[in-house]
Amino acid sequence: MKFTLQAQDTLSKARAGVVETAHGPIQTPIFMPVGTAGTVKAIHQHELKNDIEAQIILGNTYHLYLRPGLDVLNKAGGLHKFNGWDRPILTDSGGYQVYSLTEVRKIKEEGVTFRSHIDGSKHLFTPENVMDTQRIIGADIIMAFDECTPYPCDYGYARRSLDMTHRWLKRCVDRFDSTDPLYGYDQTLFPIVQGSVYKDLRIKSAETIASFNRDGNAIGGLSVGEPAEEMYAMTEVVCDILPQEKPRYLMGVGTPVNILENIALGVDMFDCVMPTRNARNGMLFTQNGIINIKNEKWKDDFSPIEAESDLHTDQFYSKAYLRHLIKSQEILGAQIASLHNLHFYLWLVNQAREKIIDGTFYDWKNKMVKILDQRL
Ligand code: PRF
Repeated sequence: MKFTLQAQDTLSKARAGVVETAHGPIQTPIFMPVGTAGTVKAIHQHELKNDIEAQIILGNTYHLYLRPGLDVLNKAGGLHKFNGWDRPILTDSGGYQVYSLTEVRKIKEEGVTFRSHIDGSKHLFTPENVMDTQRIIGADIIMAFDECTPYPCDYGYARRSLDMTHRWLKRCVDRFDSTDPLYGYDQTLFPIVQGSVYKDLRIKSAETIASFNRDGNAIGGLSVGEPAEEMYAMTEVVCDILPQEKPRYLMGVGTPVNILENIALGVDMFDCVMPTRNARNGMLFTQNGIINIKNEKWKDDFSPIEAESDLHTDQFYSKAYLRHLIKSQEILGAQIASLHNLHFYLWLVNQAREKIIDGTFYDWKNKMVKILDQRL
């Protein structure tokens, strides 16, 4: 995997670049739609590719391992073959999903034991078997196995957890480097910075992660309930240490404003369930702010979903019709709203990229953050 920096903003730390993978290029800054179970919920592959031009999607080790399972994925020849997506895929390692989805779990030095949220069966994830699983899924970018600390988290726990995450990283790297890809194309491993909201732990973690000298680096443990200002403070500290010439991926972030602020701090890659999950509840992100389409005020508003948008679906359907679909819990409502929100997120990062390249990012970003949080 190769990363080339193409432009750097002079008034902020924002960058534009391109990541080259075995399944094609990713132009950064980028947003990666979340495809937890091998599908970006309610979205067809041809819509992802042709209507909103997604460049990379995310999959989850935890979900794919439980269902359909490694045997099926291996027989399919990996996730790209299984779901028909021929552009890059990144998989999260499962640690985070185990913490957020399972009630019964035990974190030990060896790894994490948990019960499946599907059938209650018992499983063990270790740094080693999570590398093997992501090899089988066939992701282009594989994430290290980490512990994402909750918020709030006392200093002692955060420090002990961080030390374990670093020991796990060494085990991930050893396993990854001693195994080969299964399907004839290169895969790469990104380590993850942790350290909760403690500056000294974040510094130590960023230095440790940088010393592994991988193709890219990730920042985890943020957007877990802390105030946005604390998140930005941690991102800033970490981005100042992580190498310039490698892509930086901020995991699970966030709102459109969070994304713009973190781009300004030097982050290149993002993912979040927000555009798709909130779409299914009727929350639409637009260039002018946030719409709750269930609101009575849209009942007989027959204007396009978003007049400024170049997405066919946004012009074809009206707000009143989408409101009706979402209120009636019609499947098409989830499809239209999800496509709309993902298109908006991809438009936003693409605009950021263009503004970084033409040197107008900083003022544009400051203007946009005032608008995007408004409720329409
Ligand atoms: N670690 C991993 N995945 C994640 C996170 C993390 O800390 C987060 C935190 N926002 C989202 N997804 N492995």
